[in-house]
Amino acid sequence: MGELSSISEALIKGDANKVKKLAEAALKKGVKPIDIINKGLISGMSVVGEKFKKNEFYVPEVLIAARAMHAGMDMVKPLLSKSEIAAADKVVIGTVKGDLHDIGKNLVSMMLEGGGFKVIDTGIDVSPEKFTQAIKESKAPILALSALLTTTMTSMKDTIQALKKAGLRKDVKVMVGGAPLTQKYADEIGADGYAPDASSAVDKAKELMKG
Ligand code: B1M
Repeated sequence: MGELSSISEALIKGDANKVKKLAEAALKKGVKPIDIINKGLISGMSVVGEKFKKNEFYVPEVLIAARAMHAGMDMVKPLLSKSEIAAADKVVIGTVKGDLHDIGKNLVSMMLEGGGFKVIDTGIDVSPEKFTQAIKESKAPILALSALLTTTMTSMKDTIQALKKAGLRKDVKVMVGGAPLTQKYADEIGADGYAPDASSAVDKAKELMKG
């Protein structure tokens, strides 16, 4: 459908105003809000993710595209039915205790939203207890932890311990990422997944939801 691919194209170019106008026009034409999200916004964002992976796009382009995605989402979200909203898988995300870096974490959040997840962002310097509380309250099936310092990576292990202690470990898949992280470290601390960048984080979250 022409209007949906135009929305994707405007999003990839980061043209928030155009995305908004096109989404509005599509709604007027009777296109379903969920189709605008899935076939316009999310499909555009997945192209952005691919370009980022291939180094054809850098952080600024992704942030601008994400802003355009939000502009479209803001327009369409209020029109979704309750059942459509509930269908989105939730992810709790945050930067671990002692760590104030949030640029990468925010990028991962935006890409996850672009991938159709409902993201609950707990912010920076998040303690194991706060993560545990957020999982308890939201019942999110995925917890995404970000760390940029070698000194704060260890808080990921503490968070997994805290989930175990609270009896929640079996209910939630834990994924980790951030510049000093490796698959080896993720395995060592008993995380369920590791992703090296924001776009792979979406693939990993989808993979974790499958099994
Ligand atoms: Co800081 N800092 N910093 N810093 N900082 C680094 C990380 C550092 C490598 C710089 C260096 O020394 N070369 C170094 C860490 C060394 C180490 O431990 N290995 C460092 C240090 C030492 C510090 C301080 C201790 C400095 C000081 O005060 N002496 C201090 C610590 C503060 C604290 O956290 N308690 C500090 C402070 C800061 C600022 C506040 C000034 C600022 C942060 C601002 C902010 O985030 N709002 C800052 C910045 C900007 C950096 C650098 C320059 C850039 C980080 C960044 O945003 N990169 C960084 C050096 C560098 O990397 N060149 C550095 C861009 C971002 C898009 O990438 O965050 O890696 P990144 O995210 C990627 C992936 O890692 C991945 O996806 C993202 C997109 O592809 N990813 C995930 C991230 N989280 C993920 C989660 C996932 C999956 C993928 O799943 C859950």
